[in-house]
Amino acid sequence: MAFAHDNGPAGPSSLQKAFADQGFVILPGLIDRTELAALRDDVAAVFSARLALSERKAGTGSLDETLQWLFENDFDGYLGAAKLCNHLVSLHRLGTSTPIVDQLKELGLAFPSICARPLMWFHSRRLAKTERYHRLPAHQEWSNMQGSLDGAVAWLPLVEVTPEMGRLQVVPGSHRDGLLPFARDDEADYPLALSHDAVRDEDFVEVEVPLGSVLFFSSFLVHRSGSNATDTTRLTVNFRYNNALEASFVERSFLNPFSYAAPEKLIHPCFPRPAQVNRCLEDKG
Ligand SMILES: O=C(O)CCC(=O)C(=O)O
Repeated sequence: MAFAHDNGPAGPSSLQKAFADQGFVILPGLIDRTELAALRDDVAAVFSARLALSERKAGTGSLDETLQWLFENDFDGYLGAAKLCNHLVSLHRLGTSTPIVDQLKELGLAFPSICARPLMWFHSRRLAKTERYHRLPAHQEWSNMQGSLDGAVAWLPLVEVTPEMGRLQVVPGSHRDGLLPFARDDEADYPLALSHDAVRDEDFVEVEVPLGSVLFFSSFLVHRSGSNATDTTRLTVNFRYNNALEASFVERSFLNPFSYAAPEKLIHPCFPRPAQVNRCLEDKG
């Protein structure tokens, strides 16, 4: 079932009410598609730069082909490029853009702050060594945010996600149950126990988020990936925010569970030699 919030002519208060009742809202056409196209171009440029190192030169195929080739033939390069995409200036710019920040405020995050770096997902069976890179199990974002009680996620696709590509699935109203029991607590994403006492499989609904629209959801909303049955990568991004004015967050000293530390030693000892630094500088001259 497709489930989209009809924003219609409604004012902010009905949007806030829908967000409070359902735990999510979809804002149609919030982001200019040209901005999304520029972000996709940046993603392609990162993977192409790595591809250019190999015998197979850049620019020979689509982004999907490039991803697939690197995944199969240069996994370290694939992984490094995928991680770099979380650090793209264009991605961070989108996550701090006025339409998104203003919308967060409208949804009740009086003083939005960034919880963690953005996450870009490349969901595809063909790019997955483990299940989570194909689809994420039922979880609540709270487990990896643990910030303000009104923390929220802005989720948006970078490509048109058709039903066959597995739309995101949510359990409307589940945010009101607070933190739910985990199936296993020693695993990334803290998968939730699915049962009649907790979250039921039949309670999930698909959300339709067209390109340019943004889904905002409570950090307690139960959600999971749909299954991508196509060969097209389901490229999506997820931005996480806390409200710096939420009372329990202030009391918990603005707790942030992510650790961020400078490296203790050089990853490649003796790199770089002076000649390598100079060559790089001369190449720019
Ligand atoms: O995009 C998806 O399918 C899942 C994203 C998600 O649940 C997450 O990043 O927490």
